[in-house]
Amino acid sequence: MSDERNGCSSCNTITGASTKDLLNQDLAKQVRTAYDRIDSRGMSSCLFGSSGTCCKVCNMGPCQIIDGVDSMVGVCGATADTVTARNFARIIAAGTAAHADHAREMVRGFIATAKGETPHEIKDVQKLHVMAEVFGIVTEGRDKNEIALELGNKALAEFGQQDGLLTMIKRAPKKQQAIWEKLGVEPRGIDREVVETMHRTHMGVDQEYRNIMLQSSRCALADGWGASMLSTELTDIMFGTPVPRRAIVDLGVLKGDHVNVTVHGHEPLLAEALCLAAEDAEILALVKKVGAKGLNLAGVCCTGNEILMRRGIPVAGSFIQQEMVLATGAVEAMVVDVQCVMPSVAQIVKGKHTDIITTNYRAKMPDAIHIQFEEHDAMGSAKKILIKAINNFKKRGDYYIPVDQKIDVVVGFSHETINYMLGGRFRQSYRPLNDNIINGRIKGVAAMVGCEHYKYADDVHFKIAVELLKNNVLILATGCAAQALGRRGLMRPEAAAEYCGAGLAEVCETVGMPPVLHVGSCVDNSRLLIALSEMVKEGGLGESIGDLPACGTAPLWMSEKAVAIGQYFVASGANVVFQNLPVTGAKAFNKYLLEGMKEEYGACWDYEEDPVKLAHKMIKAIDEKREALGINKKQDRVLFDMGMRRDLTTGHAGIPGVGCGQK
Ligand code: NFS
Repeated sequence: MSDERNGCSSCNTITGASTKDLLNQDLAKQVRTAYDRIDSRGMSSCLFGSSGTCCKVCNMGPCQIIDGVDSMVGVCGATADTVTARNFARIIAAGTAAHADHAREMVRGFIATAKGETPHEIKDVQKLHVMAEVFGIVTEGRDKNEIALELGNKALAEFGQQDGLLTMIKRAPKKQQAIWEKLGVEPRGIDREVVETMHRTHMGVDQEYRNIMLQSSRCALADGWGASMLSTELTDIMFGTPVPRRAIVDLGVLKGDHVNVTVHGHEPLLAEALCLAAEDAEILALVKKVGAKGLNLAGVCCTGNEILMRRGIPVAGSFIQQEMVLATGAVEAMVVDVQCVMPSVAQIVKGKHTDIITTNYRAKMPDAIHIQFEEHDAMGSAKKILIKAINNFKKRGDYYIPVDQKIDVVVGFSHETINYMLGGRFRQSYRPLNDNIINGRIKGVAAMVGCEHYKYADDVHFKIAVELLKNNVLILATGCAAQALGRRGLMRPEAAAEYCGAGLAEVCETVGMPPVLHVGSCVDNSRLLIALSEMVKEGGLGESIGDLPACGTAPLWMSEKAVAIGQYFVASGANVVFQNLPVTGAKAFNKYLLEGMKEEYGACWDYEEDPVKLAHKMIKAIDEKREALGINKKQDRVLFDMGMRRDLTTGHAGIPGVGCGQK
């Protein structure tokens, strides 16, 4: 390991001032992180693997395929197109499975809550009624828990459903639904689509790339319009739909004189229970007894996003920062559940006072301790975890917190919030957004979602975002991408004046919103599907999501979940550009993803490594949609006069401290 981190060859990929600062401290120099491991591996990725042409679905191989070379097909005769499409489909199935299992746990927790078996309650009754209507549940004269129980049971049935259609696909624009029906890709049941994708990509089953991708779309749609949407909506009903709030992010949110407990993973049932237990008198007394000033809960990854959005709990780090959070030496316990938890975290804290506490029977780790989270004894489990952490406080040795490295963000932009931010609380509507797109102040909408990783140079998310904002593209962000943009100051309302083109700046400044809206965790990408559907419903921007000037990206994708998300966006009509995709080794399949899908779904995949060029591919895709809608003419810039400003803000519920009070 290099002594001076700025001198190591991988350090040009280190993202963020806080990480650089920390890794150059003596105490962090001996910690081996992913930056060191990527450096010390000393080899680049396998070409076959990264271009999608390594086949290991049977034991005659593994076979490395070279497209167009007769002697380099699989032993079974599989071509590059078949192999690459199968591999791609399996990535989508795995991503969907992760979201589905997460969603199932949330639905089970929701049912337990409706039965009064958890410390939680049905908080958002308005949303409960909206969802009851979607599922055809009678609400009149019924208690909220009774409605919730029926909703929970119907939601749970969607996982094992064998025939028919998932209920929430009818929330999509009619034209979108007609496209799915014509293609035969409407999802029937969540688990069924994952199983069928795995079966069809088993050795010797589906061998035609287009047919494989039809099932992949079906599977991904079962994620976006099924599992992820169920998770988002039921979680909102249980824990509250996010509204705008101020918060802070980055490593500097840790506190030297507090017991620091970080919550890492994905399912907010555990995190919410920890938030409740942190206020318990017994816990507070124990904190005092060990000499700490308080208990500081901070989030990591998507669990972080969940409690950031709903409670304003600070986020210490994203995926790429999880090791740094521990390298500070200031964390008493990192509590993890499922997904995106690096196996290295338990090694980083070896010999230190920090406990890594696994809490889900699905996800155990060598050298971690396990305290099973029992949803029926959520408070008991949460208190047991916190007591373990608090008792570590006195054992803390040297630590370093980059205290200046924290930044203000405004978060909490659910699709309901976007509705009233722009439309006003008393006449919620997407009309002003649509009008501003039509009149050209806003060129279009970009979704920046997904992960971060270590392969490419620093600041990819920021570079893409700056280019989009300059070109008047409003950004909706989720997942670790959202955290990366928050850390770079793009979730402050002031960022509008600093980074946006004149039109977008004017709209953001008028309503007091940042130009990058934090929409939530990765399952909350389903909020984007609803927001896009609402824009279509509002009128003036075509009849389907495929007509909208909108485009998505998960540039630094790491997890299979990001590909599942990309596929459900494409299948829902939104173009998607990643930095890379493991499909380049198969010419015909590659062409189908990049061009053929457009004819079927109205949108397609694309990839581009350079962040600025990637942003321009997105802008081009948005411009093409504007052209097709006939709204791409140059318009005279009209400055908002007072009357127009009043019109846009009447009844506006605003951001606390930014606008005029909260919802
Ligand atoms: Ni999404 Fe969240 Fe982050 Fe990527 Fe992982 S935490 S679910 S997969 S790395 S955004």
